[in-house]
Amino acid sequence: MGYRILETADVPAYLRERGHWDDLDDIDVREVSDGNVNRVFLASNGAGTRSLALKQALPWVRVAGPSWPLSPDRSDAEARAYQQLARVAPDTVPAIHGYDPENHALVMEDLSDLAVLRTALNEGASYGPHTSRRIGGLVAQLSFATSDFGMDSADRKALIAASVNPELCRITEDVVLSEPYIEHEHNHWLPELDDLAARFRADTRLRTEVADLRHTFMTGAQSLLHGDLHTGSIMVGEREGAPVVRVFDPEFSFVGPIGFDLGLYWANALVSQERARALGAVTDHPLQLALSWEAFEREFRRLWPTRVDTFFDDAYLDRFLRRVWTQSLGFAGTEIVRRIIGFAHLTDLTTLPDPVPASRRALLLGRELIVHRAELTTPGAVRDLAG
Ligand code: SR1
Ligand code: MG
Repeated sequence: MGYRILETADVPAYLRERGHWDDLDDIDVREVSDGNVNRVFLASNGAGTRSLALKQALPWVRVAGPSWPLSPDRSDAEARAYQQLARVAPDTVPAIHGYDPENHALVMEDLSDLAVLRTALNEGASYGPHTSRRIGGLVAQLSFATSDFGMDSADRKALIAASVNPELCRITEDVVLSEPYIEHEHNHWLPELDDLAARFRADTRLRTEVADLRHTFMTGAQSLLHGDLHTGSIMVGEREGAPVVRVFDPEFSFVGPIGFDLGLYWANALVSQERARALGAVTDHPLQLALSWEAFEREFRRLWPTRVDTFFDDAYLDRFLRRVWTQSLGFAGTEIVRRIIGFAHLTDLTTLPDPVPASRRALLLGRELIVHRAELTTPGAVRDLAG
């Protein structure tokens, strides 16, 4: 039948056709698309006892429309990433009920009993002790399992080949890792930030450091990444009295530098901290970078004795982890900058009564993380810098 773009009214028949809904209940469907790129629907029965989520990749960037075409094949990368995540950390991803490559559609568990981490933080929630630890542990589990430490060399080459995701990598190379530092039609910012945006474009030292990170992103095939691990890709809550963390939207997944996932998570924590500071409501924000890094390092070291290639010795592990740390800081800086003077801004800042002071502070922090990442050797040093 070919690829059909599904509208809300098409979803009940689609779910029945695909065998996801075999009883005769009415199916209520609402579109809940929130991310920049894809469409998401929630389907439920009238009694509210059954529900599913359906995510479809459109042939363009959702928020831009047909003027920004994008192959819907990105859903293949997402389906593959979910399989890998389910293999190494099944408790951190939604249950996937089916993938339809022809229609670029995933049917999965409805997570709407949980909250998007960004939304919860914006509404004043604290992180709590669990979330950042689980994210750090998850990044370690995924990255170790899909690195040359966790996989046979030939299998790894096959994984790299199977995971190429050129169009979405190109988006990151552009909107995160170059456009904010040049004149580009995608960029926009508050008029009160004109001076900083111009200063960043003229800052040759900053540009060279971003070029270094961009090249690492393009060439550093260390492990399978989520690829877009910001606070809008994480859901949190409680089920049966236990804390729950779920990661979703891995369509940017590819084999790249581990620090990119950690860096995006850290950037979003630091921006959330700036929001909280502006509102006089800082809670446990300053702890999150340390909690996630320590959990990452602890889990990676725990897995190290299981490595498949023992030519990599313990001293190399120390060196490797130091490099991941430093690169993560740099990527965190680029994510902060692009969220303020690049294409996709954050509600953390845009919904503040006066976003200017927090945005200025965050931009300057982002620059410091990029330019001085090699000198910031501990979570405490970053905490002092972020204030
Ligand atoms: C054109 S896509 C812009 C951003 O949205 C996604 O969530 C990624 O973060 C991407 O950079
Ligand atoms: Mg997304």
